[in-house]
Amino acid sequence: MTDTLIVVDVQNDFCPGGALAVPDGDAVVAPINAEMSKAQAVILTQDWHPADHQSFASNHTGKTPYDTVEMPYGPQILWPDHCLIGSDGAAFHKGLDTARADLIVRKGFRPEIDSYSAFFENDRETPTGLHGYLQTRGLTTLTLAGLAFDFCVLYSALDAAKLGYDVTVLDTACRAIDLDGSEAAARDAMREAGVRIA
Ligand code: VGL
Ligand code: ZN
Repeated sequence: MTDTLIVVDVQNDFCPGGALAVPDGDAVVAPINAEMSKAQAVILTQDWHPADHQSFASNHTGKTPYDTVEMPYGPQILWPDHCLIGSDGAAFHKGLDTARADLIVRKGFRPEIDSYSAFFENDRETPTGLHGYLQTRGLTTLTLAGLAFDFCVLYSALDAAKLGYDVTVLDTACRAIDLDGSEAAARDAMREAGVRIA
């Protein structure tokens, strides 16, 4: 039994036609909506970047998307501009049943630091507040679904497992970007961390 469904970044920019489209990304919408009816709590995350965000290749002279740079917190992949605060690309896919959500967690709004995980930013220490919310409500069993399997879903699942939650990733309700084998690597890392892949 899952008590909490965490829906990761089901936003226009990660769907076909979007700025950082995940192949077949919109296919997660129907299974996620179906899963919502089984959950006690539904939480959505929303990637939410200012125009000067340091994860954008456009903010690094001479760099192109998918290059890697060293940030104070470690290596950071550079992305095409995506999920700009307030833009249509940052909006949830229109088919997603957002009315069911108890909470929307926005992340990646600090220009100097990217945020894949729903729990911590990429420095691994700046919290989003989600852990406190779940603790306060007594929610301990999490099911994760959404985009992208090998980035934001992966890091959210690893952090959740590390924080002691019972974590299941709903494979059929996720899609991957798959940069250089990142999908298979994500699967291995999750299994190793004790995350169930269903
Ligand atoms: C994501 C790359 C950059 C994701 C967000 O949602 O997986 N990936 N920003
Ligand atoms: Zn992003």
